[in-house]
Amino acid sequence: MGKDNKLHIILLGRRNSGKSSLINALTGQNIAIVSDVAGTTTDLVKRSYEIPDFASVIFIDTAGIDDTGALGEMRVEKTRNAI
Ligand SMILES: Nc1nc2c(ncn2[C@@H]2O[C@H](COP(=O)(O)OP(=O)(O)O)[C@@H](O)[C@H]2O)c(=O)[nH]1
Ligand SMILES: [Mg+2]
Repeated sequence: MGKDNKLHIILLGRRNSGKSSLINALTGQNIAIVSDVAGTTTDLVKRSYEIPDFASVIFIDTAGIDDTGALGEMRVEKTRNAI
């Protein structure tokens, strides 16, 4: 199966809801920056991940869907495009 046919798992939620922490915990890698500052994740973070005994999937970490301001709206737009 080609890369684009892989299952994509996209993490959606408000800022500071723990999306980046979850992707780091699931993959056991420090892929996405985690902090208590809302709006830490800006660009999409995409990572291939092999779920043991299941399949190779692609995780996509996103900025909060509640991000505000001019830059925030651009981030939300990027998230919508990813969906
Ligand atoms: N108490 C608690 N804090 C968490 C949990 N998951 C994440 N956090 C904290 O919540 C804050 C935001 O986490 P982050 O993963 O950056 O959220 P994101 O903005 O949705 O990516 C960080 O300070 C994390 O350490 C959790 O399950 N429990
Ligand atoms: Mg984040």
